[in-house]
Amino acid sequence: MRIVSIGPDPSLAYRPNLMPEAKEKEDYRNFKTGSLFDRVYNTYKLMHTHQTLDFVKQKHSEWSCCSRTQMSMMEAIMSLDQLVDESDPDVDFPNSFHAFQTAEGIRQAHPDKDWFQLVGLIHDVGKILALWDEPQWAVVGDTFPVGCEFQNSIVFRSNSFQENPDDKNSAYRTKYGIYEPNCGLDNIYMSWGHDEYLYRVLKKNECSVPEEGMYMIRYHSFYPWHSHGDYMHLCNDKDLQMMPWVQEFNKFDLYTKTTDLPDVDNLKPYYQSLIDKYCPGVLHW
Ligand code: INS
Repeated sequence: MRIVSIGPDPSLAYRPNLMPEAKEKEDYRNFKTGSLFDRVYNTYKLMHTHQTLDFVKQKHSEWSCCSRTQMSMMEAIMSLDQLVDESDPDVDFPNSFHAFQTAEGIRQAHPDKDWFQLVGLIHDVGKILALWDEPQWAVVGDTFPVGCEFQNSIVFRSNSFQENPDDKNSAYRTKYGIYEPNCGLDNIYMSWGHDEYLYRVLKKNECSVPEEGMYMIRYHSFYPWHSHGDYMHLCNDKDLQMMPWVQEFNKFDLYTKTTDLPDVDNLKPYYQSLIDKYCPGVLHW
C-alpha cells in the first residue's frame, strides 16, 4: 500500500516558520520568475516551436481511434502518480494528487453536482499520453488554436514562436487564418494535448459526462480564451454559453494547487462511485 502524507504535520504548529506559506491568487501562474522557471520555459519553447497545424492533424489521426490500450478510469488516474507536469509553475508533485485536490475543491463548493466533481477528478487524465512516450510539450500546458494567428495572451508569446513555421505562413498568420468568423471552437484545431485527447476518449467510450463537463475537459487549458478573452471572434453562441462553466471550473483547477496533499486512499471509494456512474468499466484509450 502506498503511504501518503495526510494533511499538515501537527508538529508544525510549534514550528510556524516551517509551515507551507498560503499562496495568494496573484502568486499563481507566475511565468516570469520562480524556482521552476527554466523547466516551464523549456517545455513551452518546444511546444511553441513544434505545435503546427500539420502536427495537430497528425496527432488526431494517431490517437482518435483509441486503440492504444484498455483500462479503467481509476487505473488511468492512479498512473499519474508517475507524472510531474513540466509546464506547470504551481505544481511540483505527481498529477494524481492534483486530480483529487481539484475534485475535492469542487465537492466542497458544489456538493450537489456529482458530475462536476467527477470532471475535477478526471480532467487531466489525458496526460497519460506522456507515460506512453509522447513528449510533454505535446501533452501538457496551456492550449491555443493553430491555423490562425497566435495571440498575445499565450504564455511566452513574444519569445517562443520564432521557429514555428506556421508563424511565418501567410495563410495562417492572420486573425482568422483558415477559419470562418464565429465558426465555433468545435471547428478549430487546438494545439494537441491532454484536453483534446481525453475529450475524444470520453466520446469514443460513450461516457455520460454532461455537455458542460465536456467543455471543461476540452478547454480547461485554453487560458487565452477563458481567462484573457482572446479568440472570441472564432466562438459561436454555444461557446459563449459554455464559457462561464469553463471559468467556474478554472477556479478549482488553479487555486486548489497546494502542497497540502490529499489522502487519496481515503477518497477513492467515493470517487469510484462517480466513475461507475459516468465512465464505468474498462475504457478504450
Ligand atoms: C492546465 C494549465 C497549466 C498547465 C497544465 C494544464 O490546465 O493549462 O498551465 O501547466 O498542464 O493541465
